[in-house]
Amino acid sequence: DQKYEYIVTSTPRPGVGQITLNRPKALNALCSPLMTELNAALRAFDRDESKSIGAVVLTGSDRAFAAGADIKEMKDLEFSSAYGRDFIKAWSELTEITLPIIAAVNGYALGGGCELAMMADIMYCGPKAVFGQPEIKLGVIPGAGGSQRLTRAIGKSKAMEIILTGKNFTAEEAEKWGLASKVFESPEACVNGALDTAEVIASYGRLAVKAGKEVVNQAYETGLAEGVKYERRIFHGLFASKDQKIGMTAFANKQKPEWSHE
Ligand code: CO8
Repeated sequence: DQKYEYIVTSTPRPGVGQITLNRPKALNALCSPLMTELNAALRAFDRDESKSIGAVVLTGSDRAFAAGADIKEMKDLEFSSAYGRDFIKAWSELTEITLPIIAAVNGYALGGGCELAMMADIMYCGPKAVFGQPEIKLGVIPGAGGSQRLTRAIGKSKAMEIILTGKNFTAEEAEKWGLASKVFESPEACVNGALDTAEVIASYGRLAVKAGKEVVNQAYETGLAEGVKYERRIFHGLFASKDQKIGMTAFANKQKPEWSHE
């Protein structure tokens, strides 16, 4: 796909789409055109009629996942246009994608870069990943969900420390605190690990995977009783899918299921 300037897209494994942020001169700083391309590429994978893609890996370079929003682009922004055009809102499009997204983070994931990684469904990182919300040093605060997602992931005291001091944190800390699920021994191992997991997810029925993502996300939006009821309703609905019959019949017959994605 050569239609993009700031990203590279590929399908490196069966059922797996990969998006690589590719703006090396600015450490993948997330300028508006890059975000427009990222959203377009994610939508293209998500809406593929053939349902050929079942999971997406989002990564950057060894040096930087993304060093944040583009400070040079942002520096002269005024309140009227920031508020008037709801600056940064378009970033949330990523959270409307129904395919699972795995972030493979190597190098800098700062500010908007950290926020982008936190919007993914699963986060893996390499040994030299550097996370942080340094916005306070620029006279602002996180603007793409950082204060909310970081707090939910690692708790109030640590989130306050990071957001109010602007200090970075390491791959080991991200894993220990539950922000990332795994640290790999090298950047390549991190990307490969993400592709492996994406391939496993993509080997299942698309509807069940979509439902699984939806119900986990619901845990962030509702109380426990409501959430459990929500899960049960979605679970009930899956008995109307062909894949439920295919999966359970295959188990009973000791066969491998051939998913219809319907
Ligand atoms: N924006 C624009 N350009 C950047 C950015 C960025 N965020 N980060 C790096 N670059 C550019 C540098 O300006 C430099 O360009 P040039 O070669 O033209 O001078 C090039 O990338 C290479 O960077 P460095 O020379 O600085 O590389 P170093 O290895 O010395 O340092 C660092 C790497 C530590 C990552 C350093 O570049 C840095 O501190 N970057 C900024 C990190 C940062 O503050 N990020 C947060 C930005 S704010 C944000 O993301 C807010 C999110 C949404 C909020 C909305 C608010 C309204």
